[in-house]
Amino acid sequence: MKRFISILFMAALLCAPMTVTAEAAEEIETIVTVVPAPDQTRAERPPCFPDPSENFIQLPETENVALNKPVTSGAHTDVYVIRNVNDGKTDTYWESKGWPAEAVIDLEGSFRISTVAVCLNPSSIWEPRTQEIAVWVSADGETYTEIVPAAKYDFDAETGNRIRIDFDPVEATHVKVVFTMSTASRTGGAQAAEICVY
Ligand SMILES: [Ca+2]
Repeated sequence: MKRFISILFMAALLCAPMTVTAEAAEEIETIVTVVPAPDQTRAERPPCFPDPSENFIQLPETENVALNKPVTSGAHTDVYVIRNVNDGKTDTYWESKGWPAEAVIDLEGSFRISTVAVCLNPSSIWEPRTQEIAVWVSADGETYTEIVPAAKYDFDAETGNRIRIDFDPVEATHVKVVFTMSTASRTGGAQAAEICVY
């Protein structure tokens, strides 16, 4: 019996600290420090971090008359349909299946145009490459005239992964951009995230 009481006493001693600890935990006041997020509208780039887009090839500030207009092409690769080429997003792109590759844009009206820009995703994960491109225009959607012969253009993330092709102003209802070569290693066709017409 004496031994049994001793065991009970020991058990009580062992349990006692746990009870005290639990009660103490309930009494600890929770202190929450609220740190407000910085006002993003006032965020500015420190002078030591220059704007990377300063080196980008600048595009005309006039309206891009190709944006969201009907566009057609030959076969495309995988899911990279021609509709991606003028949806206004550089994170969607068209990839042709083979060569030559033509993107024909119906401007839905006659416009006096003087620049075609071809853009890739500006991210540097897009390897630098050279694409050979020619520009044709039409005033009726049937007869096309080559206004800029095929020439090689360098795409590099350092300059925004974009190029612009300038020419004498011309009236056009349709623009056909013809790709005939690319040095990119991971594609079997032309690639363009956006084709813009100004
Ligand atoms: Ca796009």
